[in-house]
Amino acid sequence: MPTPDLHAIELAEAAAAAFRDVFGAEPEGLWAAPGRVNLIGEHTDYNEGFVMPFALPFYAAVAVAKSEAWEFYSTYGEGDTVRADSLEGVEGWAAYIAGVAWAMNESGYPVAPARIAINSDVPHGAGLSSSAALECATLIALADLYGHEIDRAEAARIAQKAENEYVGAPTGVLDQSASLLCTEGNVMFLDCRDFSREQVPFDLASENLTMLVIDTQAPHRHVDGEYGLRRADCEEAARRLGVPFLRDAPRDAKLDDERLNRRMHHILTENERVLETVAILKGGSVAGIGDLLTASHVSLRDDYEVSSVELDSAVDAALGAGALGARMTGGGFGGSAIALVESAAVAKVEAAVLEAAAAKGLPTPRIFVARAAAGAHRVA
Ligand code: GAF
Repeated sequence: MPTPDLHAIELAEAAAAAFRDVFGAEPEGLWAAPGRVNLIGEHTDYNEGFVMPFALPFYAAVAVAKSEAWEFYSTYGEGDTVRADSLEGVEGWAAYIAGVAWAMNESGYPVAPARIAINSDVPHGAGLSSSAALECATLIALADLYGHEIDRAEAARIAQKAENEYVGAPTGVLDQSASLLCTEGNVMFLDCRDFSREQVPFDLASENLTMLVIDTQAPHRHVDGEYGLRRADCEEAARRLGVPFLRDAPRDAKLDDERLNRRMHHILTENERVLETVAILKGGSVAGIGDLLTASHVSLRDDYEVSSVELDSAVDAALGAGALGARMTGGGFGGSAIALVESAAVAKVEAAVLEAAAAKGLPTPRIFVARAAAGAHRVA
């Protein structure tokens, strides 16, 4: 078992306290799973391409014990306990938990009811994978409680199944893989086709660099439709080319459709950018990836059309103030951006990002320093 993250322990202890208060009993164990940022490799996961996430030190922690019926409590919900006689039709935040239990049953890892108290500090609606963190914490907890050894790559697929088929969001496997498979101090190079992966050291400090996460705090948008449309565009382009996924398309492939060509161009160039990023990081330079991050943003903005005015403002302001590279991270349409910054320039970049948002009348971004944290683990 990896050493539990200290912050994960604090969160899990608060989950345990909530469990005792609400259920009047002791939990049988505590587990935690992190949110993530994706360094590069966006919208490539459902094209069986390459991604490069690292785990953030924000966790969904769960305190769990076997029980007669399903009972869920969340410190961040309405403060209500959700009781469920069956796993069918559970809605709201509890759907992510019920969905995982359902997906485990469907996947040959049967689970019986449990009481689950959740305490999470993964920001919601910020594109930092708060739902995947909750799914993955629940999954490793139920697997331990009910005696299932599940390979982490398979576990990621099961959590994705919960999100796709139970919650109904047509996402890829990036977020669940990041939460379950990332390791402290590293960024994970993952091939979403076969789950082959490599933990690449991500040593910002030795180059006096800082990675900022800029949560734009943009108001919630109806993104699922647009996300599904991008996915459908990729599937249509692959179908017309006669390849299983866009990952397999030749670099110079062209279709008689301008929009599909732009979508395809993003996927093909983004996969290349991930490979270049891996090579530069393995060559011992973090500063050297800055231009690739920015090129990824431009591609997502212009070819894939998933950025937003808030994300563009943050990225442009960061670059204008001297960031080495910046890009939106995650699905887009709001959420968060990342900026690679010389540590001496952090204050200047932060001020520029805040000023640009204020000047445009956008919500005030929340900015914090990222570090590559531990993946999902049992805390106690
Ligand atoms: C969201 C999805 F959940 C991921 O699967 C991935 O497609 C990402 O957007 C874009 O890279 O986070």
